Amino acid sequence: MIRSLLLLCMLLSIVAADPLKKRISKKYAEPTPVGFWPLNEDYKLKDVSGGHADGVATGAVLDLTQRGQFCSAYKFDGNNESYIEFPNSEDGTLDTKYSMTMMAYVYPTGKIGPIFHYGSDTYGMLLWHSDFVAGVHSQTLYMPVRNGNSDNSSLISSPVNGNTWNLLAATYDYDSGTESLYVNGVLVTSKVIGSMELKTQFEVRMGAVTHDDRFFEGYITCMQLYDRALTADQIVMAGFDKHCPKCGPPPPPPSPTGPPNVIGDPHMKTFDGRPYSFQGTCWYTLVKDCIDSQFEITAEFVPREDTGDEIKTRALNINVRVREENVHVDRDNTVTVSGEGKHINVENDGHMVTLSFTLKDSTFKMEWVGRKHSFHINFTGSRYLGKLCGLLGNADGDTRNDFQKPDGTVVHDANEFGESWKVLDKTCD
Ligand SMILES: [Ca+2]
Repeated sequence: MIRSLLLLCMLLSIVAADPLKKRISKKYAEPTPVGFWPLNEDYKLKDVSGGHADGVATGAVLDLTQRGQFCSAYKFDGNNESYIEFPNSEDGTLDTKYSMTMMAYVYPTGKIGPIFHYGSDTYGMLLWHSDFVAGVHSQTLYMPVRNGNSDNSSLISSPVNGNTWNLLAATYDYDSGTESLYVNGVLVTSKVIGSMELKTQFEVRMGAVTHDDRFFEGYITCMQLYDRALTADQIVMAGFDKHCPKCGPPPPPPSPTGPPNVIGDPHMKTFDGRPYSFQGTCWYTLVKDCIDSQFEITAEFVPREDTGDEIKTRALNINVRVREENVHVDRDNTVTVSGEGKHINVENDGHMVTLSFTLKDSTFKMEWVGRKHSFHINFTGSRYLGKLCGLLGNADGDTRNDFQKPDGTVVHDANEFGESWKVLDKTCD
């Protein structure tokens, strides 16, 4: 007991002192958007930033066809009757005036046009066909001066690919006077134009504006506006925001004889195949249904006794809960069932315990070899693809978003991710 507590304290102090963790949590705790329109099936035109600038669509419609990583987006027809308006006049929440970031996932299919456009004589962010290379898209940023009569400066990036998703971002930093363009989180061009106030006091249009005959044709989702210039890392992280869930291609069907999710130190592997090492102590959520918590699989990790000063842990107990029913298995493969006993099927051949259960169209199976402290979890069916959470990730086919914390933020650091899935109401020996 004392030894466990000592090791736990050591582990916590190591985590707290980790400079990477500190850097990441500081960087990603902020900033918050001043306007955020997911433009998807879940939120439609709602401004989820709390700024109350809900969009109003004319001609632009919600499209539920899956394209690449997104299952829904708004479709723009490339004419003057297909656009979305975002109100800015009443309380001016979209009037950043100084620094700003505009970003969105954009899937161009044809004509170019405005993505986020303030007023009638100024440009925020445009997609543009290059005049020089037919068919190549680029991203254009015009930086209009608040008190000026003409555009102060424009930036053009190339290329933005057609018929696929591009995460486009344009930033302006008042302090340094720098404007920048990013494609998929990579800085593609920037220019110092000096510090100036921006002409952001007008209403915003997406897709089409009144004074111009260039109209956007394609799909847009996850539009975000900030009153500061985000960094490349912040843009990538904002692109993983929980309000913009990716549905992605379904992962390959899991193989019951595939590699364990955990073995040894423990070296973990998510459903999508991302390997990592995590030295937790106590109970953690391995996988759960993140929609309505119908089931949850948890494991207790304890320090190994044979590793000296180096902290290594291994799984000691597993618990499977389906609705009100719990099945607990320990290192001796002793199975304890509590609750109704009708959801979870138990097979025990002495060497391996297999627990399985079926919910909706999906069957989950967990194989546990207590003596080896190893387990393997897989499932069949599509209902839960992208809707799981915990140490094994969300199973959406994309390894990049697997380190998602309970609050929906995606982090890089395995320790920060792992610790976020600690089961708070369970105590350990
Ligand atoms: Ca994933």
